[in-house]
Amino acid sequence: MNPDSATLLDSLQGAVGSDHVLTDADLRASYEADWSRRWHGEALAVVRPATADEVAAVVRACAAAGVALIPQGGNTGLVGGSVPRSHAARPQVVVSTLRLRDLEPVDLLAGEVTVGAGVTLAALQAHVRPAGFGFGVDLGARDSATIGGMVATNAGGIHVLRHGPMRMQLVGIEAVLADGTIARRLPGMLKDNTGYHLPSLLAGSEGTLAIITRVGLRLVPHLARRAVALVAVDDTATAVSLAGALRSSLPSLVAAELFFDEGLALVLRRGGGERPFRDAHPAYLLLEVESRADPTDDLATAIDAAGAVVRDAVLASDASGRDRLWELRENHTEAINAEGVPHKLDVALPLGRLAEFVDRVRAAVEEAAPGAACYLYGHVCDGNLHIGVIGPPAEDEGVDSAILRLTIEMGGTISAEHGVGVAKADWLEADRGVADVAAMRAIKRALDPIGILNPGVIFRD
Ligand code: FAD
Ligand code: S2G
Ligand code: ZN
Repeated sequence: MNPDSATLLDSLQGAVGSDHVLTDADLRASYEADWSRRWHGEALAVVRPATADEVAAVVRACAAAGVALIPQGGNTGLVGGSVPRSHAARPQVVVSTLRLRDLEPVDLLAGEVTVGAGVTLAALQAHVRPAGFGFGVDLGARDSATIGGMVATNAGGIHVLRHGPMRMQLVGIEAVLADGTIARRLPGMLKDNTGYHLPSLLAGSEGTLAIITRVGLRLVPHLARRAVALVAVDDTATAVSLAGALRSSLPSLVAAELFFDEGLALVLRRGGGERPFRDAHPAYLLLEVESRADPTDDLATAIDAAGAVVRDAVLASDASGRDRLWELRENHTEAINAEGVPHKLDVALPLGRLAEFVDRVRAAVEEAAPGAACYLYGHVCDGNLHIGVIGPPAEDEGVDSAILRLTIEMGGTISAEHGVGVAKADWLEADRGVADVAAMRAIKRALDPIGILNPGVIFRD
């Protein structure tokens, strides 16, 4: 190890204690490959600070050594932003936030709470539930995804149609900047017009502007009664119009998810379970309602009122029945991952073009990668589709390019909720345009002048 690295490691051990500076390859391994196994790289070390001051000391040591910092929470990100780069221009240190796990008492008056960046979504949900609160963002990776990572990616999830994405849940933030200073506005207030809103700026910044250490969050009332329906329909257009009508007619609607029969067949093949209907149908809409009183009848009435566009439907209000229906949707990710290393896209289209996009993207995938398996699923009211393609080798970007090119051509976004990461940095300008990217780069240069915060993420190095 060169003397500079040895000096840096001494400083890091001084900052967080030697138990929390991992240099052994086996100990580093789980921090160096992402959840999809498509992105991986080597770190000089993994450090695990327990406080904002320790994070600040780590940042100062790395800044002095010109070493890159890779912030990492639950490592469930899907665009390569949470793991070391494979061909990095400079040594990299992974900063794991998992020890930043404070859970402050719930502010019952304001319906808010402040938590450490390393708190998982599931731990937050459990923490606020006894006080009668829920949290507006929910997603399948809830047991591992951290609040800091969810802010950094402006995570969306299954309840955006009712509560919006992570950015809309923020009231305050504490974060360590690239020079090791700590910016803090906590617990924060919902109305706070005192200059630039740091929480909003850091939401979606993917570790490139600061390392988030603590977050002030707004909560939502916990509505204990739920019901879930799976509705079989002819096609995407029907699903989009039905979900749109229900969002207006059913105030208790909190989730509307779209998937197709090839995805359902894969989930059943990979995970077992019964087909929900006697027949196979082209497309499925999963709907969830929640309320203080049992909302099952409201949901049933709304589906009946939809008439003949509903080919078949099944409802569940008991927990196990609801979970079984949700598994048909939420198991898509794992089932596709079990088929091989997937090409994962996460796009959103204007709702009026979603049906056309579904038809055209299937053709585009077949043309770019003949015979590849293509699975579409997502959050229909947000126009957000996840596309999993199995077939082309991980390094063959042809199918990714075909999908992103079509998305931009049809007025969509190349990243709806997972972020740009390293996966789509080459596409940023094609999507956002020269002026937007120049403005974003100016912010990046201002906050990270020597470029040590997650280099290669969002912007190609
Ligand atoms: P990581 O993966 O550790 O990091 C993600 C990014 O944030 C990286 O760029 C990292 O550098 C940065 N980062 C992490 N922590 C910090 C911090 N404290 N400060 C600054 N930067 C930080 N995403 C959705 O939006 N909606 C979904 O429905 C959804 N479902 C998923 C289902 C599954 C099964 C899986 C595996 C993933 C899913 N995701 C979804 C993606 C992922 O869970 C989210 O992107 C989540 O926000 C990542 O959180 P994390 O703590 O794992 O972050
Ligand atoms: C979802 C999860 C990751 C993926 O299931 O909503 O955000 O692309 C996705 O499978
Ligand atoms: Zn999603």
